[in-house]
Amino acid sequence: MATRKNVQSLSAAERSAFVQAVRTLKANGAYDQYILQHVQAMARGTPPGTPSATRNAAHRGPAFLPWHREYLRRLELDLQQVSGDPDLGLPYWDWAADAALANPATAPVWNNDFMGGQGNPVTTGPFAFNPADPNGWTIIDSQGNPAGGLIREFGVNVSTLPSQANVNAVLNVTPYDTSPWSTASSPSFRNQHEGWIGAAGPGLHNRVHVWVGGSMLPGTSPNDPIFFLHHCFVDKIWADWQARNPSQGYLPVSGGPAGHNLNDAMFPWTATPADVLDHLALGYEYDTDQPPVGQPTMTSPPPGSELSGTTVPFQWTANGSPVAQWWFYAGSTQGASDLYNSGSLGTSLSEVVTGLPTDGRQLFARLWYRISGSWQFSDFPYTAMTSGTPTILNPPPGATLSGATVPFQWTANGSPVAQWWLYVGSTQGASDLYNSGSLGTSLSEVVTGLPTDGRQLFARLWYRISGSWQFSDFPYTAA
Ligand SMILES: [Cu+2]
Repeated sequence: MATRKNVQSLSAAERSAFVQAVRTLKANGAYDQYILQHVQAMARGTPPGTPSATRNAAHRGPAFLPWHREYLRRLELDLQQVSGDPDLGLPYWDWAADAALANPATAPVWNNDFMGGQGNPVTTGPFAFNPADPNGWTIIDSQGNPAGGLIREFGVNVSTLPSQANVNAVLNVTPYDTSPWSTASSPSFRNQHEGWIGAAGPGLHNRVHVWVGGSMLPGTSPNDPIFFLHHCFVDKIWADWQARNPSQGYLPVSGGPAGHNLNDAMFPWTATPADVLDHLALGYEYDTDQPPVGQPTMTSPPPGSELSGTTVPFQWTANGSPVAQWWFYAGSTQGASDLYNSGSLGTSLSEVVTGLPTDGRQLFARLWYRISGSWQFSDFPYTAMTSGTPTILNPPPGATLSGATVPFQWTANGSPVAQWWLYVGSTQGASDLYNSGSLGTSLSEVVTGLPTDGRQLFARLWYRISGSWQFSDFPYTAA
């Protein structure tokens, strides 16, 4: 995976490796073929037979962005090959950042160890013109003939580079493109990004070509290596727009001008716009790409599990989503809040949920989360704890008692018993022989004054769960 970095984050070694790879491609002739490919695509009206100045294979139409994405990726693969570095990535020139400088002409991208400066011809840096040097950088005309040195005239034709505000504005433009799929399309992310609308004079992509001036103006503009750094940033803005507008696909899917529909081959290749929509799938990433944002989810208890009691701490995660507020329901049916309603939880990522049933029922947690002002939710199924009925452990039910004073012990068997009470009676449910009074949460009681005449008697164990009294009866034989 190649990482495309901001030119300002490159190390000196990375700057040198990139420049060297470009110069190697120039020396072996491949670089000039890229220039001619751009010239030819620009001269090819689409649909065929229409003026190229209205719309061509690579500009003034929807395929502008995918065409240049394919074009840059091909050059990047060639640079990887000649450099021997399969992870070499095209750097991008963030000209919006340079627009804020007092003098963008002296930005680091134009340093002598990278792109060199301006001039007619350029005489500094690795792409300087020197007729005496057989390795000096020369440019070609649209026929492929030598045409002297590179020319750059910063700020002559327009005084400013596009600003960050211009970039921010285009990132919010939808749809991707619209009829008539040309320089007249509006609103259109593609058309505004290409630079035909949304600005006084040339905007965004176009404006950068015009600001650099000289060799960056005609169809042979890839003569200047800054072309690729510029278009790398144009491509990054498209990738950022795609990430920000996941519901906005490429348009037109069909019915638009030939060469610009989603599944049309882009001249001179077989690649279609559909083939290049996912830049990660093409094998490169931008240094600012964010990991995919997941849906908020319950982390504990694990969804589908059996709960451990009536009081259960729940925990969740936003998975990277920008959640502004949480709310928690527990219900006997999906989406209900009959068992628990947390109220607003603010940005807390946990809640101790109380009063849950222990009857083994199916229940549901609904995690509500507010993102960008709108409430969404996810449901998670659980099984309530299955608790047994409280029971007397000692003496074992049915036993003959040992005397007039007998210690009794019992267990809640997992039930959420809040209070106990014990009767002993000569008949089932009676308390004529013993009435403990409230035992609180004690799990034992020493019963005194029992008869020793061998009669049948009954212990009734009362227990209060969720405010209601229940009981179980246990028979014994008196000593
Ligand atoms: Cu172009």
